[in-house]
Amino acid sequence: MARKGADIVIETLKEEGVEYIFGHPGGAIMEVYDALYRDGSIKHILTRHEQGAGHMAEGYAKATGKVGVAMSTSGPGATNLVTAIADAYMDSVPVVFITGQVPTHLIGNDAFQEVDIVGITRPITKHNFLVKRIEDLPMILRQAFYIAKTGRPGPVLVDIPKDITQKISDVEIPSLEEVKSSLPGYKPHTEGNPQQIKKAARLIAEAKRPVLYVGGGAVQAEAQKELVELAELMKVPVTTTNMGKGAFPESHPLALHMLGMHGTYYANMAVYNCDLLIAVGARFDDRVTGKVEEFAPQASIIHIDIDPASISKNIVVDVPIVGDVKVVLRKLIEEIKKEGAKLLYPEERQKWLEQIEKWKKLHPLTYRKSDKVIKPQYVIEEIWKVTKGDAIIATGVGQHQMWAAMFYRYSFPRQFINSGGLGTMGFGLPAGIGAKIGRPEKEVFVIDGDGSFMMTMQELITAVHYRVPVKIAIINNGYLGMVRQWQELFYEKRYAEVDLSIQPDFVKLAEACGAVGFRAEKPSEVREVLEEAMKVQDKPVLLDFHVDREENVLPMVPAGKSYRDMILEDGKKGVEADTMYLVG
Ligand SMILES: Cc1ncc(C[n+]2csc(CCOP(=O)(O)OP(=O)(O)O)c2C)c(N)n1
Repeated sequence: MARKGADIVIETLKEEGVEYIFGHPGGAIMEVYDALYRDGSIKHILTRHEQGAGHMAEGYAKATGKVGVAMSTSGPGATNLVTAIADAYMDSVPVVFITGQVPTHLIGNDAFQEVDIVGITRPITKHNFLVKRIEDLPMILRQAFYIAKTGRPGPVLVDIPKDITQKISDVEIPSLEEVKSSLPGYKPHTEGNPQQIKKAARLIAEAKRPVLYVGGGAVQAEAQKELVELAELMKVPVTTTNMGKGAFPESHPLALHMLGMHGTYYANMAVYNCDLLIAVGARFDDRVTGKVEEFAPQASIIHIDIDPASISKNIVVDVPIVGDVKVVLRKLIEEIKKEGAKLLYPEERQKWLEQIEKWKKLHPLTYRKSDKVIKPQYVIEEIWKVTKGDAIIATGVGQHQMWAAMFYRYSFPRQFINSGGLGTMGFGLPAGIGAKIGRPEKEVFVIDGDGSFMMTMQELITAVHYRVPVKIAIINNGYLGMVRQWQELFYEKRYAEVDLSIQPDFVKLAEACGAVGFRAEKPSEVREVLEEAMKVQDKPVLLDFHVDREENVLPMVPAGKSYRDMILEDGKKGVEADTMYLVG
């Protein structure tokens, strides 16, 4: 049937099962908005800024596992998406970004609102397309979805010139089989090499002091059942990265919680002293490894990952296994069971677990409590309690993000939504709104910093507009807290340009937008306002927690340093040598 390019866009999105588009219109994309309006079956969320649209699509994708869609016009609309595109790229989030472009004949003419968005986003997309012929439009869009969600997921951009959306064609929507065969060079490996899996099974049985190091790939693959089974079967303690949170239940006795720069003492000690590190869907990010030469210095390394390019990229590994994390773990467990699931050194393994218990007791995750001033960690603990540990948490970037990672306990994949790779302030509120739209049955808390909130706070109106009842807890320290912390610790307290004490009255701001606002200034008020907030279910609620201004996130491994240089929460600098070599 002959129809406009814009109608083909909507038809293809419907074929892909798209329920929501997050976006902001403009001249070059107007035909598509008109087609969206005429069709009426896909819901559109009009964000107040395109960056918000991008992060909402990310939050939606991270919370649901489905592909998110964000749309903008050409030029400034497209460049406003760039931060979200880079963010999605760093965290492997499947999002299709659709941008309008000036008409084909004006491309390269410095036309009004023209920008080479395909050129700009080449290094930050898994793939990107400029549609040059209307006949290619449905195939390109379907390829975009297929590429975004398969293999290592990621953002794909489709740039569509205005004349293409206006032209008429009877081109058909290709089938999935046609899409696959149109991409002969793109065949993600999911199965894992059987020889390597065998080797890994043997190493796990032989190891005396193994650790599982689990990243975002395990969340994407939803491999929690397999991870728990493997850990319990072979008695392996499990640490997760920031992105891996929820892949392994944090209440499990084998959980070591997060590792790395703001990791727990016991996770970092375990990694430092282990003789086998089993990396699962993790990429050896520098926030995890610190000084590379001193990362897991005694360990053999197994690396399971869907992306062959991430293997031996930062750390050379001994047993690489390219495949889908869930599929490979299943096969690994079968292999281990085939061999009778026996540990070669059961006593050593027992001693290892006891050693870890000692480390947990020696330096648990803790903070100095107060009944005078609100401690940020206390707010997070209380949020955990009022939500019974079952909320989805989205955060901005900074100290509050790390406290949210440390003091809320995560039990299921897709529960902790934050900007792990790019570290994008302003991510929290729009991502939380996207998550709540995708998972309306879940309580969604945005735990934000005052600085991060102010970067995308206009999206509060979007949440009011669509009656999205997110809860927003601002951990308000009147500072760009994380930068202030580094200045305190590494720049002799020279607090250069981090004071945010001049700020809007956030409660009034919430009210001005039509949301509900509460403030807490004393520890005794924290629980009270949280309980009030939980009663509101038809609009967003903003909670302004005035916290201890100079609280620090500890433990901390200074950037580029070894785990031995970890600063602990009791103020001790470094770790005494005698606790370092207790085993081995
Ligand atoms: C867009 C962006 N700009 C700058 C930074 C650098 N940065 C990292 S943390 C931080 C401070 C964050 O302050 P706030 O959101 O108030 O959170 P807090 O650390 O106080 O909890 C800054 C400026 C960043 N991560 N992202």
